[in-house]
Amino acid sequence: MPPERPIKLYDFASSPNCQRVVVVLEEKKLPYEKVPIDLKKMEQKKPDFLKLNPYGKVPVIIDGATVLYESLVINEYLEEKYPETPLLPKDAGKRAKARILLDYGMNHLDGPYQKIRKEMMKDEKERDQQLIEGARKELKHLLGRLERELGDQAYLAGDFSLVDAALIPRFVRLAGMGVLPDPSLPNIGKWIERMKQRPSVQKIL
Ligand SMILES: N[C@@H](CCC(=O)N[C@@H](CS)C(=O)NCC(=O)O)C(=O)O
Repeated sequence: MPPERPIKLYDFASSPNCQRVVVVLEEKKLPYEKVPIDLKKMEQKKPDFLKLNPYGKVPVIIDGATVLYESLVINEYLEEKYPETPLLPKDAGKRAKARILLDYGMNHLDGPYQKIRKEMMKDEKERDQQLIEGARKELKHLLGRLERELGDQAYLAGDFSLVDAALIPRFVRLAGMGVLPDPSLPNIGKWIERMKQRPSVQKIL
């Protein structure tokens, strides 16, 4: 059953954490409305917002009486509450494997990803190019695992799933970070192009 009232999504358009929730809301065709939170004006640290999320971060959703934060938790909630368009495999073992991939993509890649991101935020002449190059290499090495997992599958867990939704916001940024495309990662390249064809992903591009 769809929600009685549209789900409220407290959102900052260029936030990858918000974008992965948008992809799931769109895939599940759930009614939702965005409440823009301007991070540049620090609206996320205002007392009213901190009542919704004590961490002072977006995304937050309000679904009826339920207030939630943390993008991955929100997506798991949407999957449990609105299972009509399932975004995890039916089989418990496959579901667990999908979550391992999701954890890998989010947490194991995080170190080098954040290193590059922080450097890229600096003026070009202040960037530590050696550090960036090292992090790029490390990231490409770590991506090899996802390249092999993808193999000739269309999506990371077989069918389109929460894993793809969680990872795509970061992966579209890897192009701007000089990590992708890479000739050693052709399956990831094709996966990104396939993802970009999905209307849900087009919403965040
Ligand atoms: N682990 C959180 C991270 C949320 C997060 O870091 N959001 C960023 C936007 S991408 C934010 O609100 N930053 C503002 C701040 O930290 O003040 C999630 O997955 O939702």
